[in-house]
Amino acid sequence: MTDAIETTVPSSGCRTPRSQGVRYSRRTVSLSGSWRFRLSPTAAGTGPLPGDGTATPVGEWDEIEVPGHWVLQGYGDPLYTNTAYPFPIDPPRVPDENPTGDYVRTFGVPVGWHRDGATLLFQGADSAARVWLNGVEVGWWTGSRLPAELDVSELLREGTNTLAVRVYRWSAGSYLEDQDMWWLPGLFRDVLLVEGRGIDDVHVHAGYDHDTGEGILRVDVTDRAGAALEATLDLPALGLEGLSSAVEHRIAGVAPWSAESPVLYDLLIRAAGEEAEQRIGFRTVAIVDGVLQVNGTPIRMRGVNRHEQHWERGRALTYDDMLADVLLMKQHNINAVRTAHYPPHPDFLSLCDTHGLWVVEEGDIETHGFIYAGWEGNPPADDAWTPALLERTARMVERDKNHPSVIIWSLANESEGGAGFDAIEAWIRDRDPSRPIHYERDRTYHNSDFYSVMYPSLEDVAAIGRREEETPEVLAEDADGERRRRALPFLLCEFAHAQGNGPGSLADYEEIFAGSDRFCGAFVWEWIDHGYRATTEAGQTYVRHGGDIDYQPNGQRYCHDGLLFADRTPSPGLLEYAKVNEPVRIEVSGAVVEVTSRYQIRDTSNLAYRWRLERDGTELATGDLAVPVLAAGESARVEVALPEAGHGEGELWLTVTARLSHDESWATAGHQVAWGQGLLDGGAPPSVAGTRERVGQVRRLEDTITAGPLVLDAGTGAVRSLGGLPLDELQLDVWRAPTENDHGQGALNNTTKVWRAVGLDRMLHRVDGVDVDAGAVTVRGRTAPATQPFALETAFTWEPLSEESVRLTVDVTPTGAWHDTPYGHHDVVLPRLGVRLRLPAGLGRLTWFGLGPGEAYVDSRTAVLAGRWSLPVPGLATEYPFPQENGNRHQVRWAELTGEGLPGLRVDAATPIDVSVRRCTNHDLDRALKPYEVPVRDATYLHLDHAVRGLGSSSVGPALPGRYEIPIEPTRYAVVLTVTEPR
Ligand code: IPT
Repeated sequence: MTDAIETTVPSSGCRTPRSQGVRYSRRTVSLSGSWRFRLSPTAAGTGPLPGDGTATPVGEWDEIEVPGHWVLQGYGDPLYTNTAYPFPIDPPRVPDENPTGDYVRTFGVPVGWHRDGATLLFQGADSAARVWLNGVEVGWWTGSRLPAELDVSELLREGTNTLAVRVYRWSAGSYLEDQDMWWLPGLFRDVLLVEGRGIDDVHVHAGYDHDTGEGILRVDVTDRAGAALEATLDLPALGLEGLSSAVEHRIAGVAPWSAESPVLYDLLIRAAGEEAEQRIGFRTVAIVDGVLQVNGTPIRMRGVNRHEQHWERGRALTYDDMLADVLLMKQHNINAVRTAHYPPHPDFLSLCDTHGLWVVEEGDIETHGFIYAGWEGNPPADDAWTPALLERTARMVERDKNHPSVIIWSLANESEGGAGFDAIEAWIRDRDPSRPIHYERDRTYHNSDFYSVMYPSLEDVAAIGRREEETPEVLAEDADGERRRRALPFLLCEFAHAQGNGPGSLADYEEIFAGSDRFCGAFVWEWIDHGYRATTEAGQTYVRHGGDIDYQPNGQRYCHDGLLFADRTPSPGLLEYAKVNEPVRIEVSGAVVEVTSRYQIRDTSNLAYRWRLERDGTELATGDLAVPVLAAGESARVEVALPEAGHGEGELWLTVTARLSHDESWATAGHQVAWGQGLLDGGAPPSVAGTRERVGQVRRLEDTITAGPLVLDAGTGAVRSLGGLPLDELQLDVWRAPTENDHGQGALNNTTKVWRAVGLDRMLHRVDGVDVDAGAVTVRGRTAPATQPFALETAFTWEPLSEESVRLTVDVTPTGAWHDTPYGHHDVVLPRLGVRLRLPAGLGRLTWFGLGPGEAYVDSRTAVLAGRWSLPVPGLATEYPFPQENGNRHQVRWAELTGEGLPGLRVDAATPIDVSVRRCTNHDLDRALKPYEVPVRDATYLHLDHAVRGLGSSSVGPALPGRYEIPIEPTRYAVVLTVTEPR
């Protein structure tokens, strides 16, 4: 047994935790930067560390950057597990194989410093650290994402001080840190030397009385012994001076803090002959009749779960990384963060205070891996661990108690239940009764002020909204407990698993949330893909996931499940979430525009509106739209003075946008926050619409049949060319490269497994006949998987319309028992239903009228607008880190593929279709494991689909709602193909 790392005792030698973010007159020296470093295979490390009397020659050691994780700086590998512990379950013991990093550096103490009370502050050491200063052991601690502060008053000396830190990869603390994330050891947050001063800690209680508009301020100032210090307080912006500490003040004319309107005040504190400064925000959090309120107003959090993650630095985020996260959230209409699943770097919370985000701050506690022990020995249910749980909780609450953005404490994630939770709940209620408490995984919810679950279906959420959900089993016999639970507000701490292409149904969830005041917020899982930038020997880049590291167990690709890609590029899922969360709803009906504010607190004086009138995607007119300033929740109707647009070819759309009228801290003036669209006129059918009468002749020549511009093989009915444009391989294609959601979660909703078992990934084709008459040629065939008795019978009917155009009508008739397969309860569903054809690679640009510009699917199509769009073929793709279906364009009315020096191909759809274009087949995409394995063929593949299956979020979550499946029934759709002039 090694103390420090194999005991349930959490720490030794650390001083009591206190708040940060106080701009003290107290000074600090950053000890971040280059340290000497040596990695050892066991907890013995390099032996005695340097200081007085020991002369370890660290001059020979490597240099390493602090903050950082050694596994991302060339020493070993980061490991990714979801729920599994990467060591045997035998708490509090850990294996002898325990990579241990010894860090050494020297520093000097600035002249004139107050050494009495000076500390070393470690913002984060993963997973346990032991510190020597000048050869004397000062202390050790566990708790990776929590601060540890050591009093070094007695040990600091003039001249050079030698600081040595031994950091252990595994410790007893690791048992409390089984979050779904990479295991990343090291000194990964700042290390600081902090001056000792009289004002030791400040506790700000800044409430807001919404009835009187008064701020309610009480500030407790304490010395190092925890005793109250008499202090005087100034609030210059409110013209207040010399208020006393430790008493409540009612302050008139205060602007309250909220995520929508994050007003902060500078508070000056004078005590013990010193001056300190703290930014404060006035706000009161309350649950009133089962509704979460801030400052008397019900709020709803439109949130994300955020891990700290950078694709090179891991959890060692820079200030700019944190700022980027906050700005990206604000710019995408996100108003809340759950700090899944541990306290973030404290600067992140300051950024949330400044720019305005509601924060659910979560303790650094997760014991998920005890599931493999049947929850036997689970720390929260074992009293030996209670001191560790309490200490972790105190280190979070004390550090962050003064942040107005933190409105809810979350005890932990995924750790079942136990008396340990009663202890930490009681501690928080005593220390900080001002914030409600969340804990999801104990189904009695007796420690929680919120009812909460993860990943429910739409039906289940709707039932919760009506307060008609089923009673949790554990409360079946406990009428009082159940009555209490049922009266709680509902906080959806995780939903919409954003792994790969998806999540679907964001708009569906929002519609349900909007229907009940029981919903106080929902948090998408999760903000950013956890993965590491990597390069193959051949120089191809990719993003590493758990399975790319030679270690078992690992959680594979499960870590790539964010709304941001690993490089912080927004995914289509984030754009969808931004649209779903827009702060004003704009509904356009004719020339009448109805704007409804979805702000809960602020008014819309920050917004300016414009309208744009387009026919077939071409702008006809545009102008400003005067919409009255709306109070939260209000709506207004205004009419656009539209010019006469006549009745032309193509659809006439009116689009109205709302943009920031002036700079905000998180975006500049002009940033678009919302839009709405209305169809004013369906327009005259385009020149080659599906209804057009056929003209021209079908002719049978020796080897070929021609139908207007189309040439078919006379024997097989295969297409060859269209007016000089080579085109072939036209066939029914039902396959798609499975999305992460198509794989489901383990055995649950594993649609891909059924598809592969049935053989939808290797359909075989047959032509049964080519029927020719004067006006049409019909190629009859059958497409079916090996082994199976069921099939899709097809008829492709070609009708010439002109010298340039031909109509293709696709008839698909299912035969055999499609719904009665030998694969358990799973029905066979179709990935897609449509035709694909092969065209010259030179057709490199798609221009279309339909939803765009981004990819869209039937259950994720809110972020795209009707209009005319144009992109080069590679630009149509979304490069998911694991290759899968992507790039679909939805509700396409017409599309044209063009390329230099080649005739183009225009497609007009009688009814809107799905279109995708890529330089490889679906099967190519399916076979690739990394983006660089996706081949670029010497061809352009065009998919014209009657339908593409929805996305859902079954990678963790419910089955795809039935309405987003493709019905297997007789289906007919038609497109007109036209060869166009070379450009
Ligand atoms: C839930 C976890 O809380 C979260 O950390 C993450 O693992 C997520 O799932 C899936 O990516 S646990 C839930 C699947 C029971």
